[in-house]
Amino acid sequence: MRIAHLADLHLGFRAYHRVTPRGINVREADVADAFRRAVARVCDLRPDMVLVAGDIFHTVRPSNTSIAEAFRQFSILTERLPGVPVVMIAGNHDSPRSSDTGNILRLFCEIPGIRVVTEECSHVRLESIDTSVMCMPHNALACDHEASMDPDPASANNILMLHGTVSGSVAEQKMRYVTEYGGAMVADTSIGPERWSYVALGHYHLVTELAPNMWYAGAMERTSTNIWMETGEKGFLVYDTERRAAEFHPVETRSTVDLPRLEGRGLSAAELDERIRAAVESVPGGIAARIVRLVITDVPRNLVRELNHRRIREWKAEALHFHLDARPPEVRRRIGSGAPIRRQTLQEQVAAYLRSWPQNPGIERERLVELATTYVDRAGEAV
Ligand SMILES: [Mn+2]
Repeated sequence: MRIAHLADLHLGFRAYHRVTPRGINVREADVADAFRRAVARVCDLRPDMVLVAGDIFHTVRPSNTSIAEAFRQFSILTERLPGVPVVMIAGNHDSPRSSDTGNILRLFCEIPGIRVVTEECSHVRLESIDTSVMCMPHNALACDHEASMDPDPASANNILMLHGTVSGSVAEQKMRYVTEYGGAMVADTSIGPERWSYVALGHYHLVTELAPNMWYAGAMERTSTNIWMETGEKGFLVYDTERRAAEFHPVETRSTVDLPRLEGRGLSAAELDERIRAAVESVPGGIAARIVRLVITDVPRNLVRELNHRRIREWKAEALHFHLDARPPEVRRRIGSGAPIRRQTLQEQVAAYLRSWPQNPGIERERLVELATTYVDRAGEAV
């Protein structure tokens, strides 16, 4: 049996305040495009079943455009794959805190062939392929009570699908940083991958193997709180239960460029301007329509003010998003554990944490992040 495993579509995700000629946020359109490509590819691959492991939508109240597009793509999927069951669960992003909000994913129950689990953990029995899918959506895992997950002895194939952060030594080795806040924790010991034909995970945005038959499929586009940690390709998996092997299928996404870091220490504004220009001009094909970041470390604020901002504004206009991330000299040495992975700076942690807060209509999020980052900087300078 071949299982297509998708996760973390985050349809309706928005960023950067740029719109397409049709007036849709560009990143929202990117995310929809990536999903459309994935659906087309899944149809070509003709799997025996399709799993979507949560965070279908980025918010509990996605835009009408995103809802309509998702409905259309799931309809295409089931029409082009007649008789192939599709099972989806809700993630932390598409699980409302208040049950009276209702879950938008219920809409997909209207499409024949699609099964949706949003609240309790439950077995979805698929008679046609003698398979049972144990579904553990975010809300089921976030509840205090120990959710029991056991295979159904009456089914030939048992699959576990859950949305959350797996804990345990293997997981902690492989999942080096937080791509997403707000997920439920699940101990690897309570999963026991050896009991299942396949364990389909959602929540962690990088495709990751935790056991030969237990995978995070990763997100379809770069939609986490720090997209610069989401290097590598995006896409979905097809797991073959006979071969006991997973195959990753990349999906084309918006081009991102994280330029090599510059060191600002000891440079004049003119010298730094020159290095910035060289870095930007080094991008093969240019920065147009790309998401670009240039980190400059150890650069005092007064030097940043003296840079050629007219030219920087031109790059900002040319790229989809150009982030000149100028960081002041670090005042405290972080204690490294010898791990080769870069740790987030305090500023990044604060920004990521604030961006993960639930929407509050009274608070302008980016302004809050900006303020908080400024205060953290100032506190650092005062030490
Ligand atoms: Mn997610």
